[in-house]
Amino acid sequence: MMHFRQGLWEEFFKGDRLACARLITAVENEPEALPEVLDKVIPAQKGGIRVGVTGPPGVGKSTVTAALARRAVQSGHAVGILAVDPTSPFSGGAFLGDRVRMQDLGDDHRVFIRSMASRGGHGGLSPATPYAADVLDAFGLDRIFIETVGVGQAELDVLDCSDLVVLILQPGTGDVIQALKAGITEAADLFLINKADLQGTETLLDSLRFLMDISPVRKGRPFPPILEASALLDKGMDAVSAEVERLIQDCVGSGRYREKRRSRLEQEIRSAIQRKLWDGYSMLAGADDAIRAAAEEMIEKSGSPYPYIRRACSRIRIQLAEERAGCDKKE
Ligand SMILES: Nc1nc2c(ncn2[C@@H]2O[C@H](COP(=O)(O)OP(=O)(O)O)[C@@H](O)[C@H]2O)c(=O)[nH]1
Ligand SMILES: [Mg+2]
Repeated sequence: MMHFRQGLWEEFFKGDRLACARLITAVENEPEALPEVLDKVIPAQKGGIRVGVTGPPGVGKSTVTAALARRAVQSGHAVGILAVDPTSPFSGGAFLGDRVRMQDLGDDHRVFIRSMASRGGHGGLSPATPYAADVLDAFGLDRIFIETVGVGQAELDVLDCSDLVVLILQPGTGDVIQALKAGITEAADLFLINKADLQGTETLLDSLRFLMDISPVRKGRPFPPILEASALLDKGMDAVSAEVERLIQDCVGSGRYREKRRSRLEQEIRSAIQRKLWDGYSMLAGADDAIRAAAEEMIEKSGSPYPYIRRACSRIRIQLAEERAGCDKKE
């Protein structure tokens, strides 16, 4: 059974933006559509590069993303922006000055911009973000920027989802320590000190260089480059954009892109199997009651959960065997 109306996929593959938006809505809100979407989009992917843009709130992620996107378009790339930041001006909710400039970008038919709801108090990324990036890749966008909120543990998700990570910091805050604690500095491929027009840029540069001196080489990779810019004034952004392109070439050329893509696919297969097994189990008659009863028994009799889990697994095995037999009969 197809989830979507007839013609939607043709429109999508012809480059219809409404069709693309419809599919992203589906991966966000309609879990039952996911198998069909992934079935169509994964084989159609064209090697779009996912660039994560992360950093504390207000550091200039949206402004930097817009500046990078504009340059990518000028160099002939087809650009997607996934903004997971609820305050992102891409969605229209910001200062007028920003909004005008972002809309500039939004009107450009070579840029596809989409805000993603970040759910479940998880911060960082919406669970649908990787799928939305899959859709944009299949849509033919070859530079996909993913802007995420804040710097916290959740930000590490951006890693799984991106081929490259740009970490943005600004002078005059203690954010570098926060970022360090969260482990995001380990993950960054490029440090960008934004708002270099403000005081304290030298101090921040010094602390980053100090960090560089004391940090062992990270997993065989050298410490990332540190650049400074003022995205608001559009100063230094040519160099940042050039460096991002250089990192992209390096990522593709070194085989790291392929590796990232494979590990994303592995992860997807793993979670699809988990979803399928869980769906299968939870649909069994009385599954919810049995789980509740097992939990009650653990409390009442200080029981271990494992006898119950073993029984549940054998019910799944029996169910799978029955499904299998059903398939064999049909064939
Ligand atoms: N002084 C200065 N302000 C900037 C710069 N880049 C962004 N801003 C301002 O910082 C605020 C937050 O920017 P935004 O891009 O929304 O940050 P985000 O929350 O990280 O996405 C806005 O008012 C921007 O105009 C910069 O280079 N210098
Ligand atoms: Mg933002």
